[in-house]
Amino acid sequence: MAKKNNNPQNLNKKLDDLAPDREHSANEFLTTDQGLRINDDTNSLKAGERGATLLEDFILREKITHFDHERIPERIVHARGSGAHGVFQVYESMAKYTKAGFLQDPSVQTPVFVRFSTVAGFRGSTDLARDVRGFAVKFYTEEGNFDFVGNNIPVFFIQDAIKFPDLIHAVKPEPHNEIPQAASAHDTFWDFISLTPESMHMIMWAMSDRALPRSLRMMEGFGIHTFRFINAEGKSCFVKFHWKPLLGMHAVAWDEAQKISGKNSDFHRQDLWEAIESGAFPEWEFGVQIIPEEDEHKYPFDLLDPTKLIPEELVPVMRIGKMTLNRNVDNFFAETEQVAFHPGHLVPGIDFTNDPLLQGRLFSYTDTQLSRLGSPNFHEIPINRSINPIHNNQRDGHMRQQINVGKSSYHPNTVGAGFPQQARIAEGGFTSYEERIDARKVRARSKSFMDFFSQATLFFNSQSEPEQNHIIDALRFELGKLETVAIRERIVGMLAKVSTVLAAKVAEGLGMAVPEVKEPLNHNYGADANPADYQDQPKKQIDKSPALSMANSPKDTIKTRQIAILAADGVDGASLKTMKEALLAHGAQCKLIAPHGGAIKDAKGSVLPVDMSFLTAASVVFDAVYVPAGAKGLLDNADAIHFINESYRHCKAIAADGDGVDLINETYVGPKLKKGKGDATAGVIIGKGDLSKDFIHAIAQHRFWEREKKDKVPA
Ligand code: HDD
Repeated sequence: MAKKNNNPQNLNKKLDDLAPDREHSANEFLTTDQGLRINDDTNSLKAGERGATLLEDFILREKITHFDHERIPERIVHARGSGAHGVFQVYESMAKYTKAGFLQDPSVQTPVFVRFSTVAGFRGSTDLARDVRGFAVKFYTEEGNFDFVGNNIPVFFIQDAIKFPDLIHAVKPEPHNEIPQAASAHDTFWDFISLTPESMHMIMWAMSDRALPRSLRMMEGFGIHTFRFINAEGKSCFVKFHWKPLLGMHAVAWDEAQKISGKNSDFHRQDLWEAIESGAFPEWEFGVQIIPEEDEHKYPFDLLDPTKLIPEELVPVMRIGKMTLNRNVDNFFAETEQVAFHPGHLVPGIDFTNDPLLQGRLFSYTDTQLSRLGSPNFHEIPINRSINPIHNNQRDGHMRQQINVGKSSYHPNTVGAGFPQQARIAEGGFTSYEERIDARKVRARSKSFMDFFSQATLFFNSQSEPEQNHIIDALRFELGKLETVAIRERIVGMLAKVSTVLAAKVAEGLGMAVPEVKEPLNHNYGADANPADYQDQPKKQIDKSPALSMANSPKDTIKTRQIAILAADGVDGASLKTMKEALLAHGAQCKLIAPHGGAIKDAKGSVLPVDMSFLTAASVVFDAVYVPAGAKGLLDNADAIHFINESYRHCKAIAADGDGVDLINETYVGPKLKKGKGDATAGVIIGKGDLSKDFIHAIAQHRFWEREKKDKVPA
């Protein structure tokens, strides 16, 4: 049976391309891989009913052999991922800057496949690890595939790709005992970081709430490196790429993240899947920061240094198009697991710069697919196949699919009448940007990269107070897990270079003094290099960049937010219905949670189906909680009380109608209420009748983080 097409826009070229490879078994017989119909798939062939299995049983052997080989190596990084199909459309032609075909015509929809991921954990690890998220987009353009292979953080840990294996070895589980899984809170990671001060800007991001997204649909994406746009006249400018989520950027609390990992380790994957299945298609605007060639050296950082960002206040992000994810995969392995990205998959009009991190990546991605997917023919796997037909003289290899017709497999040739032929530029032929190079061959780093802390400081200073507190707590947690005291001391010493306040607060939490760092901070240079050339040379940045704080993210929608409604037998049906309908009308999703599964009866005897019992539900997988009037049946329910306390601790919006407040009074929150009234500014809505307007506004604020430091909630 064909998969339901819930959006007419899905009728795009890539989906047409995938169609012949889809297998639908409805109304079909079971067969072997050779198409032989199977009569008995339950019993192997034996010498008598109680006898040994016969080697002759080719049906058994085929099935078991296939099973034995069903796993491929997982990605060395970004192993845990979730993918979806969609489309991209540019708002207006970008011809002024680039000749890239998919950025010319606003009426053209370009199919895309997106894979989000965590970096350090294995394939089965939790979605809620404190980690960078991968944000990879394959654009199936008419000119071939363009891969955007970015992250949800705009900078990176290291400046040169040659350190990537070291970084990853350090962050992955430690090699002797393979502990801990999907976590950076261990000695080897922080040991490496403490010797690599260039990582400190990225560390600020990784310790911030950016590393704990509420949803993959609520995080930004960044190309990180500076790339080039080239227009039809051959004129180039520099460009930084951004994805801006239309639902805003939001995060969960660390305590919550850890609990979600236990309650539902597929939380992000399921959230993405369900949003798309329900037709609430996630959307991002594609943004560019354009830097004219002549401004290359205008800023207090090097555009080629991937540990630096360009503050949006200096170069605004121009939103040039929109991506909508509108279709889930048919098969996780065939699509999400086998998709192969590569930052070197370019189209005419886009090119690289000499960022040394990017340059190293250009080798790594194809190379890794050879062992991961097992063949140089991985581009023929349906999800990787370009919609622009492939014609070249590459031949053979494991699992070749294409049947190349004809005698010629070389260029130039006459026996094939000269085909396939090279394309002129006017015919779409790709040419690299003709950058002037006049240099000595050296193993070295530019002095313009030797500024390790000033943008880390900019980031920290640009955060709201709750965000700063989260960074401090994250560092206390991570460093508190270290076994080697000297590593902890080196890091706290380095933090003092970012902010003395930050270092002092982290040190206080760890019960130590901020050490003075006497040794040279940087250990990341060659054996014969002059250490003095590799020391920090701070450059004055702008003081603050409001765009770096998630507190300034738009907070104007409750679309797709998950709202828990707590009720038991005897609930006031109207109180429940009025709120539920208002929430649904604003695009939120509601679940009725009760002491038991099945159904409850409201005060008038109407039957209300229960979505989850307190046993299968948990406050941490919801955004807000509502207690309708008629809450008597919950007053002595410890799970309901815990649910409210925990929601309060995680700073979520809470509402109670009428005598629903009696349940609130049983919790930690009760004594906080002044004369039984709520406090809309603190996200606690108490009243009688239709409270939906205030509650919806409160949910849209996402969280009331200021509660955190005041309240010691027992949850
Ligand atoms: Fe990488 C995968 C992003 C630096 C080597 N990388 C991978 C993925 C993302 C990124 C999103 C997962 C793609 C997918 O979903 O299949 N990587 C980045 C970013 C970087 C970066 C934003 C820095 C700005 N990566 C980087 C370096 C190297 C690699 C410096 C090696 C020199 N990355 C790989 C890899 C992976 C990969 C080993 C593993 C699986 C794969 O490529 O296909 O080749």
